Parts: sequence; C-alpha cells; structure tokens
Amino acid sequence: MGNSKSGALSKEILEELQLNTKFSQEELCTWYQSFLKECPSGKISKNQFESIYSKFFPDADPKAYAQHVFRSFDANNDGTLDFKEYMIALHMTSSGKTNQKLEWAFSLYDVDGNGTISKPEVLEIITAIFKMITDEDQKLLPDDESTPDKRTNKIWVFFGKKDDDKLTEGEFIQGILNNKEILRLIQFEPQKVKEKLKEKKQ
Ligand SMILES: [Ca+2]
Ligand SMILES: [Ca+2]
Repeated sequence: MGNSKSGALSKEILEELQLNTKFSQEELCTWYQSFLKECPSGKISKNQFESIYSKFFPDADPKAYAQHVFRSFDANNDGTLDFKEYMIALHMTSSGKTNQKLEWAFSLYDVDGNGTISKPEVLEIITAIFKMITDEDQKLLPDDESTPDKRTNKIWVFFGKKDDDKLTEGEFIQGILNNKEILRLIQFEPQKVKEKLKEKKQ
C-alpha cells in the first residue's frame, strides 16, 4: 500500500527466496526485472495468471486448474501473487524437493483450506485436470481412470479411505510416498509431455 517501488528486491525477500528455492541472487534479480516488466504493479492478478496458463495450453481449458493453482500459491490470501509467491510457485512446480512439492499438492487439493482433504475436493481438482487433457489423450487413458469420477475413486481407494473419510496432510504425503501410482494419478502429467518431446528429438 503506497510503498515506493525501487525496482530492487528487498534484502529480506532475496534471502528468503534463496533459502527456499535453488535460484541464485543473480537469477532472482533477473527474474524480478522481467517480472516487473510484465507486471508493473508488482502483483499478478488471477486473470493474468489464467491467461499465462492459456498460453501454455492453447488446446485445452486450463482455467479451473489455473484458479486452483493460483489459490494454492496465494499464501497471504490477498487475491494477487507478489514476486515472492510467484517465485516460490515457479520453484515448486519445476525443481522443488519432493516433500515441498507434496506439501504444495496438499494445499492444492485442500480446496477449502480447512486442513484436511475430502473426496469431493479430490474430484474437484481431478475434474480441473481433465479439462487440460485433450480429448484425443483422454481416449488413451486406462478404463479405470478414464473419467474424473473413476480416477477419484481409484485415488481414494489407494489411500484406503471410505467415501466420507478425510485425509490429513500426513496421510496424504505418506500415502503418496508409499505408492507411486497415487503420485501419477494426482498430477497433471507433464512427464507425458516431456516423453513426447523426447520422442520427437530422437
Ligand atoms: Ca498474495
Ligand atoms: Ca478441505
């Protein structure tokens, strides 16, 4: 509110970001300059965030997923992403440590933020993920994960939960560490995209 923009990062934010991400001070400053160019206000709105996603997924409808991702990164809940939140997001989705990523995944799936995940919350995120999978790719999915309902059921059974049960963060993280299949099912599959790119190169 009304604080002057010096165009430089504060020392505290730099130190915190260096601690929480693998980016060097130099990298962070470069990122910050381009961030300010894109967002002179220093903050990304939900709409801007959605349009970034739309550019990456021109053939799909990533809006719902983008909104959930936005919520999970808006740490102070003010409806915008500042540079710090944005960099944590970038780090988390690219090179973050497994545990950090799983903590983030938990907050993504805990849609109402009450500290546990319910089955309808899983269904909501899986439905959003499905909107990013092209119709063609959906046809290639195994029968027991070919719809949001089926995939949600499969995940929920893997966690050993009944319909009305809830998942705590500990159970969520441990469940995924114990069963790689869950990890595959809860995420949009960027590895599939990577595999495709690899195939093209070879
Ligand atoms: Ca925020
Ligand atoms: Ca919840």
